[in-house]
Amino acid sequence: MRLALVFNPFKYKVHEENIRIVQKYFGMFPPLSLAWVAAIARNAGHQVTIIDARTLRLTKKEVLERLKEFKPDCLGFMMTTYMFGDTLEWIRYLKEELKVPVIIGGYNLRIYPKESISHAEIDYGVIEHALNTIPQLLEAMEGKRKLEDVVGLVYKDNGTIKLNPPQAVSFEEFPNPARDLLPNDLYAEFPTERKNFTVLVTSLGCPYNCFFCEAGRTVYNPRTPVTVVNEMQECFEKYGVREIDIFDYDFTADRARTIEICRLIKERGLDILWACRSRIDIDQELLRQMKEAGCGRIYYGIESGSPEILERVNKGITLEEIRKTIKYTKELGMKALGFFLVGAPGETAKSVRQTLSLAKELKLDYVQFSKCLAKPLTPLWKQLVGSSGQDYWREWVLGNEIDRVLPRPWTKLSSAEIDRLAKWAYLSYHSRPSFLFKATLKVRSFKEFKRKFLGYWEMVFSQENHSKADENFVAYHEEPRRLDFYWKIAKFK
Ligand code: B12
Ligand code: SF4
Repeated sequence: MRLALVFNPFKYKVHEENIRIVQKYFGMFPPLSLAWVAAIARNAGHQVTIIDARTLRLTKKEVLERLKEFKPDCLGFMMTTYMFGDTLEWIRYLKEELKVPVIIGGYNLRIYPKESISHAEIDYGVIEHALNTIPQLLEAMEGKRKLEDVVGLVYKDNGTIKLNPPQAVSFEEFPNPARDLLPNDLYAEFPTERKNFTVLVTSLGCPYNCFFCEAGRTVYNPRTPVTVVNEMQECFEKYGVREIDIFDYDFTADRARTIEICRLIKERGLDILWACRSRIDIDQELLRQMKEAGCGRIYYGIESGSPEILERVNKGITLEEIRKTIKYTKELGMKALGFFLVGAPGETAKSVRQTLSLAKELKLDYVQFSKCLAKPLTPLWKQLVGSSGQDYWREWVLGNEIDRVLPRPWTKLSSAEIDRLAKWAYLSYHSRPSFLFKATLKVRSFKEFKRKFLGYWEMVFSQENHSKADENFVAYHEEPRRLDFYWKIAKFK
């Protein structure tokens, strides 16, 4: 079978947890989910291409032209809950022209499998991982297997939607993502210092249970240190990667695994600058080993400067731990970045001020103030759906809801106030002369300077008072497009 996977661009939404300039400058990342699917399908003997239309800034028409050249037997798309409508719009256009079966997958399928494929243009949905499902489904599409024998599939059978439950898989068994199908030198994130840049996912799930997070209490499913470092080495040697952001929910969840990964990186002499996400309750010795192995940035989930709110969101950390870990991180010469919430349960204007003053006191290199949202599968969402009897996200996926500001009954602050406070927090944090001076000194290239300067400029001068939908939204992008070159490479794989 010839499978074409398309990663579509997406617009800014009012219901998003991030404000628009953060979404815009966040970066250009490889569509990793599709690269895993591509590697799995290829290992099963199929021909696959990935079109990263977002990064290459391709229009629907341009993608269609390239697809006509590739002549796919089926199309595949990754769907998140929040950008469901954007992807559906792309599916509608391409399906109408190409008339081949459409397969969708992605996190949203775990939440709303039947609703997701209720749309006429979608034929199949992979509920969880592609590891077993995709080879079996492609076999079924070739007539070599029955659809009812494909694990983890949701499909249509004479007008009814049927669901075959998924089976647990070991992440260790996954092949490395097919990065050879991606424009690796076009990716970058806001704080990137080196090229080429890529993203790694080395473990799935998180054993903790924060009130606002969908990853809480999901099975921790790590890849072994050797597999992780083999993938890093492949990135270094085959794709010229010199900087990696590890997107695991909590990269340091298993201390011994992290230490072994660090040891292997050092043993192999891999000169890669890497970043990761970690809980704040990490010890000094582990931080030291990470620094020695090339870790340059750590993104910490700090969430709030108010001890009461930390308690209410079940974060399980204290202000003392926060101060201690940030101090160690900086002393070791690593950049410390902090994720914060605005509008958490029990939030008041006073607690937002406490959060901002903690962020300033910690002198973090980068901060993200997200508007607390009842995201599907979070305890916050379960509580809201339980009490209101309504599930906005389900209706959104079904196409019955519009993008709108969502209620936050867990705080007395209105959604408009939360929006305003989040913007004010960014502006206030970044406009301190000491921060601007230090940030400028730390810049290592013209591109980095340009990216940061433009981000700051927009934050100060073109930030709207209330977040608005943005039909013309274009995510920030460093390089001019070089699609023909990449298309030629992708086509002949
Ligand atoms: C890397 C990443 C990105 C990258 C690349 C996109 C991607 N997913 O490849 C970037 C930064 C671009 C991105 C963007 C966004 N992301 Co993101 N992303 C991730 C992240 C951290 C890792 C993805 C990954 O590789 N996982 C490991 C692989 C093995 O698992 P997987 O992604 O689930 O993929 C498997 C299956 O789902 C399935 N599958 C997935 N897609 C497809 C497609 C087909 C055709 C098939 C057959 C199967 C299939 O097979 C895969 C292999 O087994 C996940 C969190 C996580 N840890 O998974 C969030 C995550 C997927 N992202 C999320 C969100 C919210 C977003 C954004 C909306 C953020 C934003 N506001 O901009 C956008 C939306 C993008 C879009 N087009 O809709 C949410 C989705 C939640 C939801 N309810 O849908 C997640 C779960 C994070 C979270 N906990 O909130 N993301
Ligand atoms: S916020 Fe972090 S620690 Fe808490 S459940 Fe989510 S991933 Fe785990």
